[in-house]
Amino acid sequence: MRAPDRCLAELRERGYLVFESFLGADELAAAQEALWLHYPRPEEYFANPAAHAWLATSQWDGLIRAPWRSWDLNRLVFHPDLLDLAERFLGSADLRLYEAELWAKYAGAVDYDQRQHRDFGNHSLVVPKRSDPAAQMTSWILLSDVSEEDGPTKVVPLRVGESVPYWPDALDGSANEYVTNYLPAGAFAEEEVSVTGPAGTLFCFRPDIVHRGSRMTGDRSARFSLLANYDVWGPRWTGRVGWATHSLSPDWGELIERATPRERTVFGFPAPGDPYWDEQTLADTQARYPRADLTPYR
Ligand SMILES: O=C(O)CCC(=O)C(=O)O
Repeated sequence: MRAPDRCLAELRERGYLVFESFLGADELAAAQEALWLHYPRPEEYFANPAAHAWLATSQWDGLIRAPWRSWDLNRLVFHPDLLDLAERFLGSADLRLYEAELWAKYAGAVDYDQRQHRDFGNHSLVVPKRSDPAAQMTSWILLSDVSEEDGPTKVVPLRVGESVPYWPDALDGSANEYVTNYLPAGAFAEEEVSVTGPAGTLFCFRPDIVHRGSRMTGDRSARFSLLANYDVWGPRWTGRVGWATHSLSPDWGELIERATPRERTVFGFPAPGDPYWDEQTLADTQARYPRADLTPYR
């Protein structure tokens, strides 16, 4: 569902938005089913946690970068209402998907508690510019219900968190355990807000927002989310991944073949009209992606 202007204003002014029912029931159900191509179902995991030790060495074990094994997941990274929101927030239609990941967390696997921090340390080589429009948008689509027990993200409203310098004194140089050194434990305990909501909720925040992951306290909690981070093609100092690194993976072909020309551009695929396209590149690209409709590039 299209994010209303009220949400956009919240993202600009409060630094984050939480929008329930972003996904329709059918697209949510299909995406949830596809999660089990990558992760154990919660009942499977809790029946025998030791069988899933790959999820239990660090709090980041459950991260899996796109492309994934199902179109029902892949299509969500360029969901039309997400592109629409990013376009309105970032003030440009020339959007770049600079990261896309799934993230699963299971109670008891590891301690997911974090200190309050900002994410730009590994999303930019420099620091966020205090500008409007902002330069980056981080978005999370909740694929499971998230209550207070399910390790909700804890976010600090922009006006409260902005008193913290971008690079606090506790950080020296660039090699840092960011989520443990940025701010002391308990910082903003009174002001932080839990991002809870039913599956299908969209949560977005600005690159300068202070936030943290929190401990899962429910006995059998499991939290699944899909992260899609956007900026505008241009700056050379932001990013997380070069998609060509993943373009030989078995799930890549279907993604390009089924995406529209507009959707392909978020990965950096040349747009219709780009000087890249000529008879030779069209023929050879068609051979690479046999089921893609390349007529718009002619
Ligand atoms: O998982 C979450 O809720 C937040 C995680 C986070 O902020 C991080 O790893 O940088």
